Amino acid sequence: MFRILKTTRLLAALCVVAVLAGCPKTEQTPTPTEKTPVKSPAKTPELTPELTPELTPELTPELTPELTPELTPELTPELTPEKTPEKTPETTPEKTPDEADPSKPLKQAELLLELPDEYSTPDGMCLLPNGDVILAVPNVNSWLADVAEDPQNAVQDPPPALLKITKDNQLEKYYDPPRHPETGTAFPFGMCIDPGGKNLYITDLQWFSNTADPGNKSRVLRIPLDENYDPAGDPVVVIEGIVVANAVIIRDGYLYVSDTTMVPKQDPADKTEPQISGIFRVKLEEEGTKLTLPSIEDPHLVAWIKTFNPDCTFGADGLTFDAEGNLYCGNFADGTIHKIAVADLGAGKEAPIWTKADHMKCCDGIFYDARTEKIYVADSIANAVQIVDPKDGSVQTLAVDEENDGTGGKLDQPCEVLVRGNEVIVSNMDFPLPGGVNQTWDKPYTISVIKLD
Ligand SMILES: [Ca+2]
Ligand SMILES: [Ca+2]
Ligand SMILES: [Ca+2]
Repeated sequence: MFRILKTTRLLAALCVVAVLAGCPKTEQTPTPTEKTPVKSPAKTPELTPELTPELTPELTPELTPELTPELTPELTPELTPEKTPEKTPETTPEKTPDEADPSKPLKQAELLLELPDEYSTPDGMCLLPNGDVILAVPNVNSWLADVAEDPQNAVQDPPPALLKITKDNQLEKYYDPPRHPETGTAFPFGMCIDPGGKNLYITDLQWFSNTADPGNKSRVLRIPLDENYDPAGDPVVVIEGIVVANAVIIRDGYLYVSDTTMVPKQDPADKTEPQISGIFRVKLEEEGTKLTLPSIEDPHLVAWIKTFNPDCTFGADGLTFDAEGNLYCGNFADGTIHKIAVADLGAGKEAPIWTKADHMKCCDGIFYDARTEKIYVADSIANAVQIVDPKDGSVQTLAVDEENDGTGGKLDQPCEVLVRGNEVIVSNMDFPLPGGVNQTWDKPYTISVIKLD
């Protein structure tokens, strides 16, 4: 989750993490319940003309060249010494799907839509009951570029926003996320809606407001919705006191949120010490919850995980539940998935690795789809979307692209995925990271789609 355009910036970003890890725990400042009036969503029809989803040509199925056996009609009674008998090439038996290479992609990503220039960094998504998708645009690429130039006077220009992608793929402005009263900034990332469709929940990832000394200012907000799922009331703070509030999900009356760097490392220079991160939950009616420090001892802790990647210290990220109610958590920098069984929810124990694969490098957003009974994973580092089978933990690559700028809907560092009907919709954060395929933050800024069978 670092923006790095040059090697020097990469090193600088690593230092940022080091500083983060060692930063003193700041006191939590009481944050009063937000009363920021909600601006009426400005519909911007001019945002829509760029919707020309180009159909990428169908991938021609690989032609397995048929072996044409040499026809030797004449029986040569003697083999002349200079003519060594041609070795008949051995036919390799066709691979059954089970034996096929699981890192070989099943599909190619296509363009769903290009975002206007002022929406440079898309992240979280939420599927509404009517088929619309809400997209969070924290614009951290442009923000960090401004901070690098002039830390004292950086402003969020262009500002963060929530957009709506309608079911027929038109883009509309949806909401201006409220600013944190202390920092004056807003960084919307993960989002979810409650089962009744009455409220939208968004994370405010305040780590970005001051990466050198982020404190515990991140939080989750509830935005009341009207019958058309449009914002219709003042935002309310649900939970605060988080370092990196990333993904949110609701199940059985609880809101769950991941804290991607929950426990800052004792010694940032020690690359052998794992990063500890975790997941918290609050009852939906427990609004205004403030985590106590150290947050690993807070009773709202659901589970915690370790991340060993020495170059990137981001851990607990995407969250999803399977049909039985087991919770899965993506471990960002290690590319592992951790499972918390229903019986262990809220126990506050370590969640061990449930599955991993050599070709899965990162688990950012994850999404369980009930129709296909699979978990879809945004693999930010490999520039891929992976499919994980909850039954056996096997990992199959759905789509992957080499370094590119996103033109035509090629993957450009996926950070979130969701399934709408038979389409996997992919948000491309385009936010270069150590070891990642994606090297450059570049136009176009895109949302991709992968069509399932
Ligand atoms: Ca995420
Ligand atoms: Ca790129
Ligand atoms: Ca791009």
